[in-house]
Amino acid sequence: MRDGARDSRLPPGQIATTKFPVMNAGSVPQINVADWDLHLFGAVKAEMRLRWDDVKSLPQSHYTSDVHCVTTWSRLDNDWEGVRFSDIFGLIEVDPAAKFVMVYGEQGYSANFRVDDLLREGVLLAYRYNQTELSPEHGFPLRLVVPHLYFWKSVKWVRGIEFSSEEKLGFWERFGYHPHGDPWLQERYADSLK
Ligand SMILES: Nc1nc2c(c(=O)[nH]1)N[C@H]1C(S)=C(S)[C@@H](COP(=O)(O)O)O[C@H]1N2
Ligand SMILES: [Mo]
Repeated sequence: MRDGARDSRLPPGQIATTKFPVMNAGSVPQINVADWDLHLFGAVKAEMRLRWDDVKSLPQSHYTSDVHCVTTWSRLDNDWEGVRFSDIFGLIEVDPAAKFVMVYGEQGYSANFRVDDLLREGVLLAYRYNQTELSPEHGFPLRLVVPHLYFWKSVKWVRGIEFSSEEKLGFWERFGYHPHGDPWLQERYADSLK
């Protein structure tokens, strides 16, 4: 599968690069999958912790998409493999009033979403990139990939997914990044909110 057809592959204000810059607020965590889990919690009937083997036993999906970083670089045609967010969502019973999600990475990083945005096609919890295991600096063992939002939303080293009926702000969103972050609408910073 690949991203939908548009006249231009590049959203306004973006410049294509073939590099894959490493961007993170802290250091690169060294993770042993034997000590790792993914916590699903919040407005759910029963919270869950998925171990690494549980994640690997879910259907493996593949999606090619473009990365658009708010700092203006874009990288086209990235091959991601992993588990669809919608497949994870199907494992738990989420309160229908819970329209918002916070995805947490290691070391306190987070990004906020509307549930609908994460249920779109192409949203993966990825463990492979361009036919190889995800590297530590790009988010090993598991990173979120949300192709239709700026890349700060694609949380690396994911450890938690929290459902809630109220919108909360993630790490960069609290510092003034746009709560939604659509690159086609240039939703870069909250001061562009009308
Ligand atoms: N856990 C975590 N995830 C993160 C970040 C971070 O600091 N910590 N930075 C975000 C930002 S701002 C960007 S641009 C992308 C960069 O991903 P990359 O290093 O794979 O290019 O990761 C996002 N995910
Ligand atoms: Mo970023």
